[in-house]
Amino acid sequence: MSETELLRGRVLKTTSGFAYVQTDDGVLTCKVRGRLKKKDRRTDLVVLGDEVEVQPLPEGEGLVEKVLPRRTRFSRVHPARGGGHREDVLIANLDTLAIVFAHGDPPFHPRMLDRFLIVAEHNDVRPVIVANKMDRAEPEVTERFRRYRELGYTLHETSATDGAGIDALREEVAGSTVAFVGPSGVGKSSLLNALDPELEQAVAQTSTAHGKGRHTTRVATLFPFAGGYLADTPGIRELGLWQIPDDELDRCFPEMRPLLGQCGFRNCKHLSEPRCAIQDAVGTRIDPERYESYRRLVTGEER
Ligand SMILES: Nc1nc2c(ncn2[C@@H]2O[C@H](COP(=O)(O)OP(=O)(O)OP(=O)(O)O)[C@@H](O)[C@H]2O)c(=O)[nH]1
Ligand SMILES: [Mg+2]
Ligand SMILES: [Zn+2]
Repeated sequence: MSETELLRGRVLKTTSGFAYVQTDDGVLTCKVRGRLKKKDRRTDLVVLGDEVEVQPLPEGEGLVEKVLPRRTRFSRVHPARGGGHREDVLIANLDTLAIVFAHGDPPFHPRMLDRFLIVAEHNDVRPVIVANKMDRAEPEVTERFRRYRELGYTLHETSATDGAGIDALREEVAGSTVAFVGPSGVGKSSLLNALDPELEQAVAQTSTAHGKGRHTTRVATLFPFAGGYLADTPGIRELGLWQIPDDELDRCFPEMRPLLGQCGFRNCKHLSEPRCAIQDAVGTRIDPERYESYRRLVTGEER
């Protein structure tokens, strides 16, 4: 078959051995061409969000012939068995990471939000913070969410239940590829349903179901939406640090960036070194809580 007869598509879901690819001819269930499989063992071959070229086969099937270069990758890196590293790409070609936390049930966890923000910064994916369950807002919690606006982050205050903030969120996500991440029970699937009831995402039956450690959403899946794609993902409990090197962490905190290079030592880790511009700014330009997130990450207390 010649190149021109291949269909361009987007990978909506992967299961062992198969990729479900959205094309102009509908969703095709695809296997991956054998010769593609041997190419590169350090990264996943075909992942959620990949742009691919597919040879269509009868009965809604197809063969992935080519994976186009990934514009961005939301990935973590593991030490590989035989030395070196292996990349675990969770979603390719992601534009925005919508980081969802709730006003309560489960409680807002700023330290974990900071970790998500760092991972987004490090992966060059634009983070957007979603403070859900606004219908249960408490002033102190709302205030803690709003501090992130002062850092320059986009914050959406929403309620999947009463519809507050949903129109603004819809405008935010339209036309791009957005993954909803955050702990189990914060309302990621509920938000997707509020954005588009046709998505029909399974939602926890009772609001405390997540307390038993169950995840309602089990596999990450991409859905076409408003000229772009939305991904629902299972709640992530342990984020770890995804092997972000120590000396790249300060750059992932936007409030630290203007001060970098002003410390007495060039390789300052901003922990207990003298003449440190970062430590000097804690309490003024840098929120002590954010510095504490940074400190825990660098010292490895939270990995
Ligand atoms: N009060 C209130 N409850 C909400 C809101 N959004 C979701 N919920 C409830 O919170 C519970 C969890 O919602 P889900 O949408 O399943 O949460 P999730 O983040 O997708 O959870 P996982 O799939 O386990 O990661 C459900 O009982 C929802 O009805 C909201 O804005 N306000
Ligand atoms: Mg869910
Ligand atoms: Zn310093």
